[in-house]
Amino acid sequence: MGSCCSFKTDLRVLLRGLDASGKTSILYKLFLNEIVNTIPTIGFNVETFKHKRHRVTFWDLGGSTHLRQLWFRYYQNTDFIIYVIDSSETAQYRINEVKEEIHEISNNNLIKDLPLVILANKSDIQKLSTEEIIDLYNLDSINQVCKIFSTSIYDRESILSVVDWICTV
Ligand SMILES: Nc1nc2c(ncn2[C@@H]2O[C@H](COP(=O)(O)OP(=O)(O)O)[C@@H](O)[C@H]2O)c(=O)[nH]1
Ligand SMILES: [Mg+2]
Repeated sequence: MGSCCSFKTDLRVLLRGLDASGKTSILYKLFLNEIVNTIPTIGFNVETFKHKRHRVTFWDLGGSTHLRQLWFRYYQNTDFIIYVIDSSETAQYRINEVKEEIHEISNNNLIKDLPLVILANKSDIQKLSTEEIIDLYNLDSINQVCKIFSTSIYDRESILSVVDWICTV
């Protein structure tokens, strides 16, 4: 899979993750270089970011129950899944919920072959090592190509390095 996308200049990326993990904030830190005041995403946000030779379109889908049923429609033609984790919560009550979602992605026939990018976000609050993230979410058991980044909306470079990776895979 190593070079599956490098010939494509138009890339489509789906942002997933529990509510309040930081999806919308990451998107607008990337686009506007601003910390935006977010409200829970009702529909979706979509933005296209130009990076080097690429145009990367990010789909930030809201997570309400009725929208979840429509997610499969957005899977088609997607090149990457980014899963955003609030790493400040990892020692707390949502670890299992996150684990379930990640493993559901890796078992979903429509997206299980796409590269999965895990963002351990809010690293300004709590920074986890790659090994800790793999352990917490049992990522070793996933067959999907999986790349892990620590991100924070207070460090735009951390978000840009994700885009950079996506454009070079
Ligand atoms: N400290 C910190 N707060 C963040 C970070 N990313 C998002 N947040 C905050 O987390 C909350 C939820 O963010 P939002 O983007 O709405 O999450 P979404 O539901 O996944 O779209 C907001 O108050 C953000 O300001 C981060 O990297 N660090
Ligand atoms: Mg949102």
